[in-house]
Amino acid sequence: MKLIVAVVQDQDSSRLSSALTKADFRATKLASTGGFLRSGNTTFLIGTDDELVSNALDLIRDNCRSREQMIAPVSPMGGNADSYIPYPVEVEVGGATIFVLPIEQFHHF
Ligand code: 2BA
Repeated sequence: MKLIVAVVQDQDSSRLSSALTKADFRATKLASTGGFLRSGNTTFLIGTDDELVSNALDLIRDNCRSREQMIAPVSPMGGNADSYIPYPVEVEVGGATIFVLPIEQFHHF
C-alpha cells in the first residue's frame, strides 16, 4: 500500500476530488499554504494499493494544470522605501507536486 501526498492549486481541487471519488479512490483534502508564495493550496492524502498508484497519478495529471502566478517582492530592509518600485515577478505553479510514500501499516477502526 502507498500514500500519495499531492499538493495542487485550489482551483483544481474540486475537480480532482470529484474525479478521485468517481474512480473509487479514498482521499482526504487538507487546506495548506505554499512556503514560497504564502498563498493557499490544497494537499490531498490518498491511500491506495500499489497497483493503483499509476491510475491515481493519471487522474491528478489530467485534472491539474500549471498556471502563471504573480508575486510582489517585499521592499528591501533598511532601504529607502520611497524610491523602491516593487516589480511583480511571474512564477509557474503546478500542475501538482506529488510524493508517493510506502505505508508500513494501515488500520481503519
Ligand atoms: P509554493 O512554495 O508557494 O511555491 C509556488 C511556486 O513558486 C512553485 O511551484 C515554484 O514554481 C516557485 N518556487 C517555489 N520555491 C521557489 C524558490 N525557492 N525559488 C524560485 N521559485 C520558487 P511548484 O513547484 O509547482 O510548487 C507548488 C507548491 O507545491 C508549493 O507552493 C509548495 O506548497 C508545494 N511544494 C513544492 N515543492 C515542494 C517540496 N519539495 N516539498 C514540499 N512542498 C512542496
